[in-house]
Amino acid sequence: MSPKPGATKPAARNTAARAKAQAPRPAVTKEEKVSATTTTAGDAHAGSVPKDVSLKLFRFMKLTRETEDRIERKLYRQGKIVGGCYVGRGQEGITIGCVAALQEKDVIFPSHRDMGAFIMRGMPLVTIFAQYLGRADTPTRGKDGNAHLGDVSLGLINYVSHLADNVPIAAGAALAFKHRGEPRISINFLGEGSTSRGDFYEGLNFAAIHKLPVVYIVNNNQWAYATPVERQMPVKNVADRAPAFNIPGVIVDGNDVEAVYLAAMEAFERARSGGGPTLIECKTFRMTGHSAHDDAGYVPKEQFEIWAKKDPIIRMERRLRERGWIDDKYVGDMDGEIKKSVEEAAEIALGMPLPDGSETLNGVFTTPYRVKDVFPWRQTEEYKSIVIKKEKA
Ligand SMILES: Cc1ncc(C[n+]2csc(CCOP(=O)(O)OP(=O)(O)O)c2C)c(N)n1
Ligand SMILES: [Mg+2]
Repeated sequence: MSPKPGATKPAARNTAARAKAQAPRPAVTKEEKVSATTTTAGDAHAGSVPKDVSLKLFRFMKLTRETEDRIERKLYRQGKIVGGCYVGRGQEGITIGCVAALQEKDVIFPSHRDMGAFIMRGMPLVTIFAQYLGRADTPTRGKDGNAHLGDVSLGLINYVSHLADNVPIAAGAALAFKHRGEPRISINFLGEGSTSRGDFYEGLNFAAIHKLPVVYIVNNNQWAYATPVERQMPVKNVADRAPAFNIPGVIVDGNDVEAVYLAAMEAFERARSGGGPTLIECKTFRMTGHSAHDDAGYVPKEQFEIWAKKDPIIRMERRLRERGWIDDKYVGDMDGEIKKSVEEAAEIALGMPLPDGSETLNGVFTTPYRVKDVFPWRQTEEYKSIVIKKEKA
């Protein structure tokens, strides 16, 4: 069949599509440039967050950064950590601000950039390091880093690495709380890329229609692996997706930990008092590659430079100094204490034993894995003869 007049030939179409996909994105958006120069002006939250909470937010951001730096920039580079190694550098304020606003019995569904949740909820640093180092005495018995990490006793529900799969599960936890009449909420962290997956819509729709006590917190760090946000979302903001579920969509500066805390307090209170879910979008930036193996060469350098100026820890430190709540000595002592505890924990974890090989399949399947049960057809003579014939050929 001859092509219709004017139709693009497949080869030409492919070339055009490839050229479009590879076209350089603008180095930085206008908003990024504007907010880079305005974020440090004034102290919008003075008086709205109690002093002890602000100091706690600051400390946990620093502890999280130090822990992840040790993992990604030292242990991984020394070859002591294998496999995927994800960190949330530059995004610490999102997790810390939200977890600080929770109550003890609430549950958290973290993503791969939420180290702060584990630390704040009390998972020992030694356990965290041992987990990344694949040691035997860890929640997953030496398997994986943080992509399946959790501890139900701490209200940390294990992450499922399939993006957005936790969205309906977090709704399910909230449904249980509602049925039992418990004043608890569940929160789920995810990235902006994950909001383009089907599970996101099913989960939010279910949560919204049943007015469940669940809050979804999206870190919009502008990249989903190597895909920039404007190439995967037809709307400008993740929060623009909220009207589809008739729930509030809130945009907050994710690099301002106090702003995140205040937004979280409001959404959590609404959820707890029967007002249903909220979708919180935290604008931020991934100050690293997707994972430790990724040098992020595809990210315009200028973006890193602009967002480095908006670092959540530096901003919070400046603000606390301006309020007269901290000084050089306070910061020096805190840095020293954090460094020491991180170093000690890493050393202890490095000395812990690796798992026995027999552990490999434990905890992976609900029942022990036996080829002849799972694949009975592999035991047939016909199958064996085919395989043997192929091997001989
Ligand atoms: C369903 C699914 N597709 C692809 C992947 C591989 N993957 C892991 S993280 C990631 C990018 C996620 O981007 P985003 O949701 O924005 O989160 P971010 O990593 O930026 O925090 C991809 C593609 C996956 N884990 N699950
Ligand atoms: Mg992202």
